[in-house]
Amino acid sequence: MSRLKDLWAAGDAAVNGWLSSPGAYLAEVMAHQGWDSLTIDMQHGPIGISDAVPMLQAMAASDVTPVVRVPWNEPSVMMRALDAGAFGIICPMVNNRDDAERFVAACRYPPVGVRSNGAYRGMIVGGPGYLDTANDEIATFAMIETREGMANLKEIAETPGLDALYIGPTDLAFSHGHPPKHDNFDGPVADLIAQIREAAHAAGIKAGVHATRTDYAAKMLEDGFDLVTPTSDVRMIQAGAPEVLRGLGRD
Ligand code: 3PY
Ligand code: MG
Repeated sequence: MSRLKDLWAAGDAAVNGWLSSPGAYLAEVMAHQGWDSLTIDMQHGPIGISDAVPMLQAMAASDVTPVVRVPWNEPSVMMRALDAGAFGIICPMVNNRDDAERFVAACRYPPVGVRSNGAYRGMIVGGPGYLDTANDEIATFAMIETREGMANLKEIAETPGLDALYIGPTDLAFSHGHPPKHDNFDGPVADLIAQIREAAHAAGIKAGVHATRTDYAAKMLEDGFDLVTPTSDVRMIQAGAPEVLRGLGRD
């Protein structure tokens, strides 16, 4: 069912697309471009849950794994995204073991977690066995992007039921006193990113990283990351439109 988890089970890495803009048509177009997973970002940007539902519906016509980055470690938002048919949740700012346990519990049905029953779309896209398979199929990503999260890396990575650590490089840099910057090829933030990848793998889970440059995302895959987000809907427009305009002498 989940292309993302199937890839991981085969030992392969995933390329994740990213949607910062609301709109079912845009989600449908992006879903058909060949990404392994596609994340709807509800943390930054204008997407709310009422926007996310038709986007998830539009994505269901492809085999892309639908993921939602929720705005915060708040169980009600995660449960609404899962009920609406998300098969992965990225949770920002996971700072310690308690945060990680609260996050994972919200994404898992009892007796493993505390997710409430009522997956009105999950049942449609997941099929009749959804209640039995959801705990295994749904991918949980804890974002490591703070100094506190770094200090508690091992405890977070070893949280039962957690599938992956996901790095937010700009917040990670920010909280360590550096300018908030993506695509850290080298320097102190690059070292932190390598440590997070190693901690994930030492705990037997996956590691993902957010990027804005293809060459950096390619390097992260070479370095052993299991998922990269190389760009987003908005960034592709911001990169593509000036190129077209330059070609027409409008720079
Ligand atoms: C960060 O860089 O902090 C992120 O959360 C990426 O979206
Ligand atoms: Mg962040």
